[in-house]
Amino acid sequence: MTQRILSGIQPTNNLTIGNYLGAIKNWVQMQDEAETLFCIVDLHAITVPQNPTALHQATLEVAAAYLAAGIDPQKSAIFIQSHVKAHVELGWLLSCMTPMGWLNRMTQFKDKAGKNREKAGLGLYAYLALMAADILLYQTTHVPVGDDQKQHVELTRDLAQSFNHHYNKEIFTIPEPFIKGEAKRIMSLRDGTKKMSKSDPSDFSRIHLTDSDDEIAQKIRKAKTDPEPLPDSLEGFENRPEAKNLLTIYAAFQDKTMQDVLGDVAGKSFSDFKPLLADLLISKLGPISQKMTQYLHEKTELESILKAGAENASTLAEKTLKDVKETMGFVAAF
Ligand code: AQP
Repeated sequence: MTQRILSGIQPTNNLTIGNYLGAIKNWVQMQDEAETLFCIVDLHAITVPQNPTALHQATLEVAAAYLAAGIDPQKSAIFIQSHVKAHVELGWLLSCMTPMGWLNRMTQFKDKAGKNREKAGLGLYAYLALMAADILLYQTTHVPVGDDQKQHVELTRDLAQSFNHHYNKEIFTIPEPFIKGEAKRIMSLRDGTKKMSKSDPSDFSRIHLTDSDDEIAQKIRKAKTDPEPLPDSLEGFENRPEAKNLLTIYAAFQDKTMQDVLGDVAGKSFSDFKPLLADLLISKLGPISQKMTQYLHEKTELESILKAGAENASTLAEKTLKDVKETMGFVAAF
């Protein structure tokens, strides 16, 4: 069976190099190995409060970033989640079948709701039913995930299996989680134990794909490090999360292993290494940022790609939704 891959990013802010190295860069390769669908998950973004203007802008920026980074609309469907209405509809159907006990075990709700759990929206609690719908609508066979999201794909599998079993029909393909290549988790530039995140309150914790050369250089200059020089082996990074993170970024942008790049930079102090890293980032992000600006400036092309992507995705999604509703006993519209 051909592999079909679906993934998406929330338009919660401008994308970071964490989103790029951990997701988009890998997606670009996957396009040649499988059928691929990549969406901008705006319906997930609103599980926490969003400013409408910022949400609108970020949605288009994420789409522009996909294209600028090499997602090819000839190979992949690129679309905005809310443009394919079947997501919301299947999300509701699945939420009616999702035991609350399963949702209670999910760590992300606890993390995002924080201490204010009573005030968190129902969508934040139930978003996993929507995520399951995203995946199952397309009969997705493989979902690229980071370690933190394995739990979510497990729940999607459980839901799909329980649906198929309950109705005694193979309606949903059971998706597999997979981590492609060396799992790259990029950490905050301010705290090497925390994930780099586009909604972290500190702008200095991350590098955006659209940061100017000066901003990149400044953020790298200010990135937290330690007084030791770079070690000559990976063992030397023990208890040095910030040092390790900067080297991870340096290696990932060159498609090399950490061990390989250590051959070039071992023994260097951070005052020598940081300019090298900044130059590398500027050279790699510059072209992406420029292309993003072009797509956002002249929106006709972007809009027509997103329209075609949504049409292709809808065709697949509507077929699954129809099967699901028939199976559940809904009367089709007259
Ligand atoms: N620091 C990271 N390192 C590696 N991969 C990362 N991803 C995000 N941050 C890193 C990957 O990017 C995709 C984006 O997922 P998302 O936007 O749906 O949510 P997220 O994982 O919560 O991303 P952020 O940037 O941290 O967003 P906010 O701040 O809004 O929560 C996923 O594939 C993720 O693995």
